[in-house]
Amino acid sequence: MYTQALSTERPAPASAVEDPALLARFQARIDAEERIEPMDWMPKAYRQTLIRQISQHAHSEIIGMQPEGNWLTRAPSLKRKLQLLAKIQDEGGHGLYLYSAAETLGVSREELVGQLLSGKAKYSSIFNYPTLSWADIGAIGWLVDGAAIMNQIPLCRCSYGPYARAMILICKEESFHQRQGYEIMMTLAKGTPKQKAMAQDALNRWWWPSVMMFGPSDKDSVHSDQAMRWKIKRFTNDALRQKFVDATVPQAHYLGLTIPDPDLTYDEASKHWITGPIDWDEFWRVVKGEGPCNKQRLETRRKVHDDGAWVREAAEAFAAKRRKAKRAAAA
Ligand code: BYC
Repeated sequence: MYTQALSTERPAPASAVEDPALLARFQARIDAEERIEPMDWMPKAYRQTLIRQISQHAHSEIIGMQPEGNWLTRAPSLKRKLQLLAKIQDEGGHGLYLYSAAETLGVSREELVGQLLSGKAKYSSIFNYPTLSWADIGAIGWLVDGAAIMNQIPLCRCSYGPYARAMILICKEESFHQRQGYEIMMTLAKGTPKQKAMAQDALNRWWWPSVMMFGPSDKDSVHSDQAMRWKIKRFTNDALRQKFVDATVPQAHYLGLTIPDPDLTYDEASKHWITGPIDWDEFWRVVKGEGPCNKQRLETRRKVHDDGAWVREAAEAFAAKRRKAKRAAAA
């Protein structure tokens, strides 16, 4: 839906020198909260930043289908299975939406998917952890989708129109995902001692990876300053992480569960929950491909891509047939 009348020109390298008057005018538009649309002039680095962020986001949605897919055949009831199936389909839809938004910037979906399959592109660290029990499905919905909402609601006000608009539907669906996850956790936490222990174990394993999902601390975030000036990002990584922690700790208390952080304290003066130190070595290990499931996630994605070749070929053949019929009708 975003691909009408788009320039197919390849973006110039981000290093090329640009007209200072154009750059100043562009920044003035951003400062005035104007939306930038695909055919508008934009700095090359703005374009590249968006392609990087939106495509990483799309890849995360697509890879994110795997850990949850692991429990589809073992969901504890038909109702739970239908909910999970719907949620996973939503994630696939988000990925397609986001690839479309990225395509408005002059890059092809094939190229982006190729970068994912070759291992060149990043996707969210969170999806490189395994789902070991049914409670993990609850924890992912509650924590991972909860973190996603915190990060993505501000993206609805991103300066780039297609990305901002795509985020509106995505955030609505993520809110439903978060509720279904919390409801699973509530059922387990209020169930038998064994079920409560499962919920606690899932929280123990998903808490820190969810806290890390927001990206490196502000002092190590290489893109934040510029992305904030361009109003792609509206809050820094640490600011969003703090909002997430503040919202989530009381939810854990309501469930009667314990956040796995012995240093977690409530600071009366600032009214914030303060976490203990984050293990950034673990974060970077996972980002660099050494997490528990990185290899498995990419291998699965490559296999699925190969298995789906016939679908892409059939779709292309059908499109060619329709074009031919249209030409014949017009002749
Ligand atoms: N994992 O300068 P920084 C979802 C990389 S989907 C891996 O702070 P930026 C969901 C970063 O890419 C979740 N890599 O970067 C789906 C950069 O490397 P490059 C995804 C990470 O872009 C299904 C380097 O570290 N959400 O929620 O300003 C089911 C330095 O970082 C991570 C989005 O993509 C990470 N966690 O800020 C349920 C949202 N964090 O590119 C849920 C949109 C950082 O220089 N994206 N890196 O090689 C964003 O908001 C921003 O891109 C980030 C990072 C906050 C993630």
